[in-house]
Amino acid sequence: MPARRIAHLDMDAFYASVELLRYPELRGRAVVIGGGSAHQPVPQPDGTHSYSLLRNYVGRGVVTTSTYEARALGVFSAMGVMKAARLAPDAVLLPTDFKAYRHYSQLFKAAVAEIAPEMEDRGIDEIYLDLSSHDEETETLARRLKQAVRDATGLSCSIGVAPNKLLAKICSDLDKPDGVTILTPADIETRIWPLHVKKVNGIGPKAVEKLAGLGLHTIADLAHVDAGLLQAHFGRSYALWLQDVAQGLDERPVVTSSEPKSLSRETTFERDLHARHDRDTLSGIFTALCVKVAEDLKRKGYVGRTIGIKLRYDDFRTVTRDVTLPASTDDAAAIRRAAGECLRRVPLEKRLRLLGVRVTALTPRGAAGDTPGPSQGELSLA
Ligand code: TTP
Ligand code: MG
Ligand code: MG
Repeated sequence: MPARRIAHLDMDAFYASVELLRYPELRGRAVVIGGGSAHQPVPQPDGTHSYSLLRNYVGRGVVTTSTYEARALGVFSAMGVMKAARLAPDAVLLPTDFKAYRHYSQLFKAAVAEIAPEMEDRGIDEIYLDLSSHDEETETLARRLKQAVRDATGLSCSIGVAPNKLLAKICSDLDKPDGVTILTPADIETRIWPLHVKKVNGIGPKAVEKLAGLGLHTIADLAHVDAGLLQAHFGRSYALWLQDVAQGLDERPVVTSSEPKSLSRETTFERDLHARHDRDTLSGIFTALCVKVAEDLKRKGYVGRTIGIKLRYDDFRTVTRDVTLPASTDDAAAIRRAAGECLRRVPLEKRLRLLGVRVTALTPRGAAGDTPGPSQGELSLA
């Protein structure tokens, strides 16, 4: 597989930086975002504003973010505002204004998409980009992206470029704010291994604690630990993933927002049906749903690997089951077989009011990794 060039772009102190566009006189000060409307700055006759200070705060609010000046005093996202007030009593407190943040989010993403349309939206202030098809040298391209964001919004961001999403995400954080970090596989041992495991997206506080209990703190520790020990404590799939992480391996594609994540069809019955008494009716509906999903996949040009079902009982309780196939498919018979397998794993004593079939883990048909399934198949009932 040819090496990919994946970027992760993350805005710097995003909510706070948007507020500073509005109140430029606060630049250079410790500012915390997290107040309610009572903390709205009050305009003064001389054109300046009177601001709420953290020292006067009483309440249960939480810091959404803070300027880098406030971070230097120990004030970070998710901290209680009253605790922040003890650390930084003179910091300015501003109310959150999601509408403004959403507006700037759209602006920066649109500016980036003009240059690099293969973009995956990862939330209000970050995106992944697949830059593999660009000819431009990486550093030049990254700087051009940063300039486009600045021109469109007046805001700075940090970019990491690496062979995959895992490493790109780590890298965008290594030189914040206003940074560009480019990483090649040869840099993994020197630049990634020394980092704490918590820097990895997907190793949450619980896993961090458990790893610490095993004496594992850095990514290098993960790289050197016995695979059996990880499996014993974390289960097979997470352990295997941790080992991939330590080697800097990650093959997840950049999923552009125009691509669907799943396709599904479901139907609510006119009267509640019973799995045994209404077996033929149910089978017919079930098969028809699979045929429709397969048609949707073919029409949109996707194949999917994970086939799931959704059942709702007459008491409105909903259950889902899914199964992942060895290869992606858009074949109605294969989907019907897999969905039938799922159906056998749910209790069927109660009457049903809804049945649904969903295909997830979609990839564009013909993309690397999908093996074309049979185009025609027999629709036999499970
Ligand atoms: P982040 O990108 O995590 O943080 P940031 O942009 O403020 O700072 P950095 O320069 O380190 O990237 O989050 C983006 C926005 O999401 C942030 O500005 C506020 C909001 N947010 C919360 O509301 N609560 C949280 O706990 C976090 C982490 C972020
Ligand atoms: Mg950010
Ligand atoms: Mg972010």
